[in-house]
Amino acid sequence: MKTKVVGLLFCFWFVATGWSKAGVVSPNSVSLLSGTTSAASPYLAGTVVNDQLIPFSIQDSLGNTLVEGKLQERVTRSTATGQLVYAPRIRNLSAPNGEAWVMGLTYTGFDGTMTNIDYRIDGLGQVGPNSVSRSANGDRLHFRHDPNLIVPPDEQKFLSIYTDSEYFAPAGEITIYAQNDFGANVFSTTLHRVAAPAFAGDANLDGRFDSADLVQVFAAGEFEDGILKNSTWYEGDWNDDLEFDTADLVAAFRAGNYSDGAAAVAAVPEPSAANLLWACGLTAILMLRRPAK
Ligand SMILES: [Ca+2]
Ligand SMILES: [Ca+2]
Ligand SMILES: [Ca+2]
Repeated sequence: MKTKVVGLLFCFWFVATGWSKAGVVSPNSVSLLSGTTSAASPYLAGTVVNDQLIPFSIQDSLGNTLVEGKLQERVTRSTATGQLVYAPRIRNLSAPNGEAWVMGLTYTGFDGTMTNIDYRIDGLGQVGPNSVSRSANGDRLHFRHDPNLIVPPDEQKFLSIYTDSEYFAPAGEITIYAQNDFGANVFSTTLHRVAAPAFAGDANLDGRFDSADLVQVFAAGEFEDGILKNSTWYEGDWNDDLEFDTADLVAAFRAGNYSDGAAAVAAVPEPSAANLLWACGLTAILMLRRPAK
């Protein structure tokens, strides 16, 4: 871990911008982070529902690799509330061509979501971010490792973004920033299709649940298809059991997010008409059904 004088400038920036302690981070605000535990914040305790390793490398303008490693893309579901905690971290970090370090990451996909943010000091990793800032529209979270640079072989501690979301989809992006000389250029790489909050039904991730989504999932032809664990978010699995079945449709309609109109239906091209008719019929049945909890 390194410190540098620029940290002092950052302090002045904080004073000028306005900041708060870790907790709920509203759009257009900055919070200092000092780490938390599941003992201190019991709502963070839960079960892991998504855990993948995504390799990455960051090159300079000449193509030389500054750093490489893996992003651990983790999501847990709070036992206490059932809501999701997004908890990525950078691990297996190395600098194959001399000293270099990671200085932060940006995580998108949180527009419209409540976020209570810190990092975990009761898990793996050596370095936590100093602060998080949230964009004015609420979508982008920037975790700043300054002065707490992540210098290989150190690893990042788990970030902890507790949200009010119940469903996640490959709707986010994470950009990782690296440097190999103080004051020099910053280089980055962006990882796509990272887990982020979504609402059940929005199969095409355009922010709406409408007939276009139903057409897409029924066109995929995996509704109760008898083939084990073969469906993605795009194919109708919204409750993360890798199947597209009635439970997914119930989840989607129960949330009350369905919005549609003749215009959307008219815009749907062939050859989906048969699927659309069936989807509409099923939709009507499910809306009437509204099963008890
Ligand atoms: Ca949609
Ligand atoms: Ca299946
Ligand atoms: Ca499912």
